[in-house]
Amino acid sequence: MSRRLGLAVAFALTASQALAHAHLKTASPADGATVDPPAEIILGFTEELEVKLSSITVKDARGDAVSAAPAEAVSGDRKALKVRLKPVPAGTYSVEWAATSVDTHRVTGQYRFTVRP
Ligand SMILES: [Cu+2]
Repeated sequence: MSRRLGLAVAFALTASQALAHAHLKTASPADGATVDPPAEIILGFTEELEVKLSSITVKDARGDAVSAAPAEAVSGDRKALKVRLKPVPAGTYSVEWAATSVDTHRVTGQYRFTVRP
């Protein structure tokens, strides 16, 4: 490999690693969904997570948290995080998440879903 090509490859690898943050890939309930009262929220990300440095906060329309426990790992899937909920009435809920991937980069986001009566 020429020296110039080697440098280009090294740069490309560095750039792709810098982009390897944990972005939200799947969500249950999904963004904007209307669902029966869910027992838990499960979020899937594009990268493996540091669970202890990641979180999910679920709030009702008044801003009160409805999570029953801190977010925890999903067994067998290092790219997923879940949180159990208290029994929730009909209404709109917000999910705020913070995901720290194993490269220690932190990404945050939020979305809403609706629980039908
Ligand atoms: Cu990253």
